[in-house]
Amino acid sequence: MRSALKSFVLKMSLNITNLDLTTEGNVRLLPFSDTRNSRFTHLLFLTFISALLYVSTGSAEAATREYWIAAEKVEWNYAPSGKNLIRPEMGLDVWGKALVYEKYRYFQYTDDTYTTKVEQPTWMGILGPQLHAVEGDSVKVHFLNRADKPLSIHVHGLQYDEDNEGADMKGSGGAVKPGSMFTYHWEADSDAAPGPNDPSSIVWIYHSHVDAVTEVYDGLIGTVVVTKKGMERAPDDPRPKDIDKAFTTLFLIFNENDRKIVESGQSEAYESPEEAEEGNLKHAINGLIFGNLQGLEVQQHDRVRWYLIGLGTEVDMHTAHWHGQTVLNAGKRTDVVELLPGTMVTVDMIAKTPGNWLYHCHVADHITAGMNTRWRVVPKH
Ligand SMILES: [Cu+2]
Repeated sequence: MRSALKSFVLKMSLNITNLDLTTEGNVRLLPFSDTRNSRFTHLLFLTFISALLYVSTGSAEAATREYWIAAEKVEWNYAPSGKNLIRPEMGLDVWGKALVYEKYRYFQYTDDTYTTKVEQPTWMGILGPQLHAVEGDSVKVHFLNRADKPLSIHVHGLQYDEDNEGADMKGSGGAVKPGSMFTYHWEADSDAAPGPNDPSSIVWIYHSHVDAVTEVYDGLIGTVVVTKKGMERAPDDPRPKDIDKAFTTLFLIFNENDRKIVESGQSEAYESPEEAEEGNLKHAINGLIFGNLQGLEVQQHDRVRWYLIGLGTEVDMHTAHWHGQTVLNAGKRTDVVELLPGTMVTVDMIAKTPGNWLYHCHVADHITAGMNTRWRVVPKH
């Protein structure tokens, strides 16, 4: 970086030796022969620019964020409590007749030995690891496919070449065979960073894209948060510094029809093919139904950021709704945010009123089917 900085300063010096700062207001280009009188001014100006560059690049040096992620086959329970935690008297209805299914997930490991998993907060549910980058950073993801079919990681928003697209059956990262590895290189450049109407960080999804439809329903979905340059907490902590807490919620109806129900999780048999078809549609937030998504808890007065994701098919028109608090969505005040499949929205709130509040999709059919949970504001004493 030092030598790069030097050459940058050097280039700047070459460019500005012909500038005359003695001109009123505007900078004027001078022919070489006319530079003698203003040499001292140039020297001062150069010193000033060099100092400025040193200070600014010192605090916002671009980094390479490195992650180790494996895809693995798991069993997933859509309601581990076995209960409807929002309306206990109503039970889980047809959606509770089968709860545990064979799924796939992305897991983050601490290093290239892939032995120690990075713990995730409870509220993340089925989501894969959340990756972070600051505008200008590079992201390196070492992907190990520990599952039983070819998989990939396709990221939205960040820059990549065809090898690193992780999709479309092309390039070396398009389909990573079971037992194989591939390292994805992405750039979180200014086109991946928050725009003029965005808050200080925004969310992007990544997902497997060999057979994208199947693999999203498999559970192979995670997020990348890109923070605006200068808004990161520290050089080694790329999360935004102007918030206290952040949550990410995925609104997706997992279609489990034609998928393997794990025998041990089956409580009752479906009574008809129609009932089975509905019961296998899990109207989930982060892969959990009827209040089984836990841990969305903040302190009163916390500045809270919500990264919202919509995925799925034509029935997946979701409207995320908070009780107890409004949010700012691109400068507009609301308490309902609409999500269509493949959309990503970042909204902010300051949690004002203590309570154990509903957080749910506002689509009537989805409320009935369990797309709801609670978020809690703990009073500050
Ligand atoms: Cu919905």
